[in-house]
Amino acid sequence: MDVASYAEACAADGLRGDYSACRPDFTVEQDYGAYGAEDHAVWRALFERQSQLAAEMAHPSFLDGLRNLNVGDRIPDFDQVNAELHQRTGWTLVGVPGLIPADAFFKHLAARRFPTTNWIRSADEFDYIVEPDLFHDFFGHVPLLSLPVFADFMQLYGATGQRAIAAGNVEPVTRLYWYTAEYGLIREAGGPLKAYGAGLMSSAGELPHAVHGPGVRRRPAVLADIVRTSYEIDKYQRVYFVLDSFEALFQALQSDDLDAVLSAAAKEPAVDPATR
Ligand code: HBI
Ligand code: FE
Repeated sequence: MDVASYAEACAADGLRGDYSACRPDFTVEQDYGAYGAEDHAVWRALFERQSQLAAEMAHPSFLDGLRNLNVGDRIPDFDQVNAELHQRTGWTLVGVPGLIPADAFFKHLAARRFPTTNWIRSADEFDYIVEPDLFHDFFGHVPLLSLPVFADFMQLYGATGQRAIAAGNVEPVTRLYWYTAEYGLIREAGGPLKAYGAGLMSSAGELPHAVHGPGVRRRPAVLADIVRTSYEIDKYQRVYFVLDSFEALFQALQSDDLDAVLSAAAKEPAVDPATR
């Protein structure tokens, strides 16, 4: 889809990003100088709250990644972060005005570029926002991009997504992203249950719910199950899928029958997460 028609569709959907300055690949300058005092204050307060929750509930590699990024007091400057991140795993953050079309999103991931929204929510949206903003994209997704196996998974996910669009399997592949990169839990051999998904890491309510909540459905992260399970974007998840290791996630995308699993899932009605 070209930028002009996508911009129009986003405006019609009530998405708030400014798509008028987009390049053909949907990237925009971060425009660091445009952030005001309230923007930095919202970042700082969100950062402090989520860092405290993460210290207890995040996978140690998320915490290592967060520390390596050297951010906290002010909205991170993508250029400064890129100097560090690119050296670690070859990933680069690129600014975007918000959600972009799936084909453009996958193409960036496949090239180790992470589309990062350049605006942050306002103070009155502190606890909840439907659209991904800079806090979600950065705090949620970027720390694990400094873990080599997860960095490789995200690239391969992008390539898989491009193939899935061509094959008509975009829904199953999107469910995989949702239940791993966004809402994934992990329990390594004999260890405690931890969170790694960005939707959890950026949410003060759902993170403790997913990790500690009583009566929460947590199922083994089996690829064929995940890609058949539908999801809802505006409430807590009805089921979470628990990985054994990040290596297993990367390997799932390397299995010989991956495309067959995705095609089969695309042909069946989705499973309701509340019944998993
Ligand atoms: N765009 N900026 C942005 N961030 C996303 O997470 C995103 C997107 N466009 C499409 C998309 N996600 C979905 O198709 C994913 O589930 C793959
Ligand atoms: Fe996200």
